[in-house]
Parts: sequence; C-alpha cells; structure tokens
Amino acid sequence: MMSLQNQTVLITGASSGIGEACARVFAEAGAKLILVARRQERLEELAKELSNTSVHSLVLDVCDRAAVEAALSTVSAVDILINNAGLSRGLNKLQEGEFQDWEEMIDTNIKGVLYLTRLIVPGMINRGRGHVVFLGSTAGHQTYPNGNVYCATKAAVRVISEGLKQDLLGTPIRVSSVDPGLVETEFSQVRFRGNSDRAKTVYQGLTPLTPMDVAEVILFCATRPPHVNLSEVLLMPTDQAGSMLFNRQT
Ligand code: NDP
Ligand code: 8X3
Repeated sequence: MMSLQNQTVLITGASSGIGEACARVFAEAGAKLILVARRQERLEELAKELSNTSVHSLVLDVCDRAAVEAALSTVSAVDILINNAGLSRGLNKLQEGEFQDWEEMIDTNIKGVLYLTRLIVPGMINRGRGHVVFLGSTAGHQTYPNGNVYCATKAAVRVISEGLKQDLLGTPIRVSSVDPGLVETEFSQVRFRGNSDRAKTVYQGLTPLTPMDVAEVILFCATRPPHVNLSEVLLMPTDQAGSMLFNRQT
C-alpha cells in the first residue's frame, strides 16, 4: 500500500459533497491538502476543522482559465489531482434546453477539468510521480432522458481520462476515473436551483451512496502500490442497477 505522508493532494470542489469528503479522508491518511472551490467561507471552515493537517485553500472558479493559471503558479508540487468540481443544471429535453445551463456544465465539467489537468500534469512528469483522478459518473456510461448535456460532459470526462492514460504511457503517472451513481450531496439542489423538494425526490425510497463512500474508493485508488492503476471504477448504490434502473420503496 502506498503511503500518503508528505504527498500533496489538490482537490477541486472541496467545499461540498464528494470533494469535502475527499479532504477529510486524505487528511486522515496524512496527506497535505490544497482545497479549491468558489465559496471561501466553506473552505475556511473546513480548513479550521482539519487544523492538524497542512491545508492551503484556493478560492477559484475552475472555468476561469486566467485565474486558474495564476492560482496554480503559486502552488508547489501536486502529487495527486482530484478533478471533482462539477455540476448539473436542469433536466430538460435537449430541444428545450437552456444555453446558459449547457455552457455552465461544459465550462465546469470539461474545460475546468482540462485546465487543471493541463497545468498540473507536466510537473508530475518532471518529478516522476503523480496520480490524476477524475470524477465521472454512471451518466457518462449510459445517457438518461433529459440528461443529454450533463451526460455528454461525463462521457467526455471518461474519454479524457482514457486519453490521458494513453498519453502518459511510459511515465509512472497514474490515471483513474471514479464513476458513481446516485450520491446524496448538494448536486441535485444545484441541478434544480435550490428546489429542495424536487432535489429530495431523486433519492426518495432508496439508499443512495454517501460522499464518504466515494471518497473511500478514491483513497483506495490512490493508495495502491505504484504498479497498480485502477483505470475506471463504476460504483452504485445497491438499490441502483444503471442510469435509469432503481429499486425504490414507495
Ligand atoms: P456538490 O454540489 O455537493 O459539490 C460540487 C462541488 O464543485 C462544490 O464544492 C462546488 O464548490 C464545486 N464547484 C462547482 N463549480 C465550480 C467552479 N466553477 N469552480 C470551482 N469549484 C466548483 O456535488 P457532488 O459532490 O455530488 O459533485 C462532485 C462531483 O461528482 C461532480 O463532478 C459531479 O458531477 C460528480 N458526481 C456526482 C454524483 C452525485 O450523484 N452527487 C454522481 C456522479 C458523479 P463551489 O460552489 O464552492 O465553487
Ligand atoms: C450524477 C448522477 O444520475 O444524477 O452524475 O446523473 S445522476
């Protein structure tokens, strides 16, 4: 098992859900953290809670390329990059979709991921060590009705992860895509713009994954011996068998 002592982990979207859970499990495992998100207060609160750990917070919008470039120029070596920041907006037929929603999803889930990866991976190659983890989704494996553009962004993440692994072949850098099904976080609140009743129906009658369930899988990927690369992990609640197949007790 690989030790995380003295390894620096940069986690995007650390102010909530899966990213926040990753911060907790990686801190517990002895890693140093660089936490990225837009909500400064959330990051400050988390950093306070993890006061026994080295935590550097970066208040940053991953869609803003110039800001990402400037912020990363202040950051020292990153050993593990967790490309987690992401969101969905709306659940509409494509022919009725909102351009603004599409742009936000594409800018965050694809372009933001590419910016961070492009800027951090060369340093990993130079140092001869590193691991890039992407948060994909069951939605990137199987499209569901009205999910069109969100599903497309997660399919893109799966392809980017596969392509990066190919392009890094011959280096010791590892690449993993961790692809969960339903995880109860603020994800559906964001998708439905704060409509809590609608957000709750997504998880109604079943037991979803928790952010911690996913963070533990990411930790497992990161702590395999150096010759082991978990390329893709698809994980779902026991009550889920595909993007559209759920066991709900109503
Ligand atoms: P949350 O809404 O709880 O967390 C999303 C995080 O992303 C927040 O910390 C948010 O921080 C950050 N974020 C969003 N946009 C930006 C941005 N432009 N710049 C920087 N940070 C940003 O959702 P989850 O924890 O569920 O989602 C995490 C990832 O997991 C996403 O990529 C999502 O697609 C994926 N996923 C989620 C599943 C689920 O069912 N929940 C299932 C499969 C995959 P802030 O607003 O402070 O910037
Ligand atoms: C998030 C899971 O099914 O809500 O990627 O799209 S789902």
